[in-house]
Amino acid sequence: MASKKNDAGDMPRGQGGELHPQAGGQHPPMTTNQGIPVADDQNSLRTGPHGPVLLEDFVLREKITHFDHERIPERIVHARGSAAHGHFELTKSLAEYTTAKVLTEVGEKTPVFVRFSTVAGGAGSIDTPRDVRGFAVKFYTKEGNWDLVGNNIPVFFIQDAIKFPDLIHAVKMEPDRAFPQAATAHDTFWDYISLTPESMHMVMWAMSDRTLPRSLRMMEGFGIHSFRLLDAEGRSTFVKFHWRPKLGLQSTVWDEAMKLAGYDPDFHRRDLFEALQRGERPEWELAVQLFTDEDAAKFPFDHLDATKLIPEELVPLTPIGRLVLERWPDNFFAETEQVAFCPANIVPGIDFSNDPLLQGRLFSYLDTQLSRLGSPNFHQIPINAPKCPFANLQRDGHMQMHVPKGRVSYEPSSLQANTPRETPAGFASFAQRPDDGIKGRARPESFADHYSQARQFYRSQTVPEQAHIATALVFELSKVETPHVREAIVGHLRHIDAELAERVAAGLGLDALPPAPPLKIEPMDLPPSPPLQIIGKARPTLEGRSIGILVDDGSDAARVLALREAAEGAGATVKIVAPKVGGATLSDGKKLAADGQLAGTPSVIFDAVALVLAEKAGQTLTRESAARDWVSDAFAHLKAIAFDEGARPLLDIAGVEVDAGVIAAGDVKGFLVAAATRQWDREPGVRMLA
Ligand code: HDE
Repeated sequence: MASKKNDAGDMPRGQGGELHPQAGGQHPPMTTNQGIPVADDQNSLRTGPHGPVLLEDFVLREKITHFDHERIPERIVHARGSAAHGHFELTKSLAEYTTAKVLTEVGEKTPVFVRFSTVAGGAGSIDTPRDVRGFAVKFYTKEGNWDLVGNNIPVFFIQDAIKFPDLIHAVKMEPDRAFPQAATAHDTFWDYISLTPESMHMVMWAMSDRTLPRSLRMMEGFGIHSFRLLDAEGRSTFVKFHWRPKLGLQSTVWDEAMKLAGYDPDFHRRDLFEALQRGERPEWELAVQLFTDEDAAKFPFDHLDATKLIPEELVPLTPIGRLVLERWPDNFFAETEQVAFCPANIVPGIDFSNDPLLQGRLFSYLDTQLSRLGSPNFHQIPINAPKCPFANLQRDGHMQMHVPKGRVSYEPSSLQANTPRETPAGFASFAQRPDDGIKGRARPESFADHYSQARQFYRSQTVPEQAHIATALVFELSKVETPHVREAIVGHLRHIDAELAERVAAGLGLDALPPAPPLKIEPMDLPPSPPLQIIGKARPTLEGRSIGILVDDGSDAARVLALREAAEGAGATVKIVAPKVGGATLSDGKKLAADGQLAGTPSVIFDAVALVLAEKAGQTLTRESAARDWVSDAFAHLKAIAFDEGARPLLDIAGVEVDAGVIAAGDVKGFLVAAATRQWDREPGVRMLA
């Protein structure tokens, strides 16, 4: 008997070719991966309604088999990422230094794909841990793909790639217990750090608010290593790459980042997605530091040591172009997950330096893609394929997508026209004379100073930023269970800054300062460099920021409108928050729809908030913990708060003390000025800083 389709209990479904009443548009007929039309995608083939399922059901087997293989190994580091398409436009030619077209053709728009990531957590982990952020840019240039695979911090933890697996094993969740996820605040990380003095400079950065960005759109990016630019004669100039966000730098405070992790684990991903959906075009300036071998010889550090940066005061930044993000990927897996970056992807006119960290990376990324993407043909995946013609004689392998024609797949050959041949315009390495050192596992003496730039970084910070570094160290080390590890870190801090060491020791409740480890080189007092701050690089602006207005029945309609229009006029996004998602009936008798319900739209997701509440609503909300948290969190996270009189009881119960950032809602201008920045002066009154 022919099997009878049984839809019992199923919702009615649109058939292939039909118009769906809600989705709109035509649905194409469903097929298997072999193109065979599928008549029933909801019921397995069985010997009868109660009988066993038949092995011959190729529709079922194909669907389940594909599903079983939907996951690929996640990246061992930088697993959690978000990406966007965009372009890079050169505004200043570097033709004097390089032949690379992407750096010499002013006005040329090169397509790019940019992936931001956290480092330590798994693919499903939170967006706001204390962590370094990856900032990887793939330029699809006319001369092949150039990948600038950087971070949002200009230095790194280690000097030699051979140490990387240890560093990562130490920071990842501990192997016996599988926690903590996406956190440095645990024994193995700090144990490793305490025994790795070269990491001290990067640790200062990691403990600063650089690792708590407010948005991916508001952080810097750095190529970290020195690279080389090569001109037509093969002459070399060293270069360091910097990305500087047009929206300025901004970070969150730690308590805010932790709360964000709970309220919206996808905070950064959503922020970038929504900005692009709104039509905003996040932008960065590309700037370079250019210097010669002779310049480098005069630096008080070795620029081939990735734990060092070159202060802007020593080698100024030259802006050369802009990166504009335009479009969220169409498919997360196909693009963001399958994109394969590799620092070894460079184009003619750019070359590597002898930085031993970079040299190790040149090997690692291709190797990791082979295991992650499973085939040497991963370059054929659309997101990885160059946008310029590419051809060679490599053949076959898993998932070969191309169908090469003809009998010749070798060279030299004489049997066939149109086979790829070498070209004089091809990539040429810098003709560097190897130093006449002795082969061995050596590290240069010039890499031995581990504390001078850590000190310079700390001393370059503003007062609140220094307090955040000290407080972060106390927090992290308080999570470390092993006393000798805590003490060892404080010992290192003594070489960086005595007052910092004392603050942290006091914060940990140590009775005495632990001994400092022996020094190879006495740290230098380098001059403070203000560009190392975040606060100094913040832009007092509402552009790209968001403001939440809390309303309820009876709220002053004119006031809500005035605040909304003014904030939007200043470039902010405004969301109306109300106890009910359906909205509230305002003083004009009209219902205003809410963008978010109070309990699910906490103030942590906003840069500033306004409380426009009638007296009765203000009273009622004092009994709602979500409303009290809304206000007390905004205050503790140093955000501007506009309020009208009805909100007073809520301010009082939330412990808000009126200061320069707590402003009458009628003073719209004053509120906008305050909202464009954080209220740093408030901080010592709201939390005990180390
Ligand atoms: Fe990476 N790194 N890394 N790294 N890295 C990877 O490659 C590695 C380092 C960075 O969005 C892996 O495709 C070694 C420095 C970013 O897909 C892997 C060393 C910097 C991304 C790898 C380093 C980075 C990665 C894991 C020490 C800043 C994410 C998955 C020598 C300049 C790219 C993958 C993306 C990813 C190895 C150190 C940045 C395993 C061996 C320094 C932004 O190949």
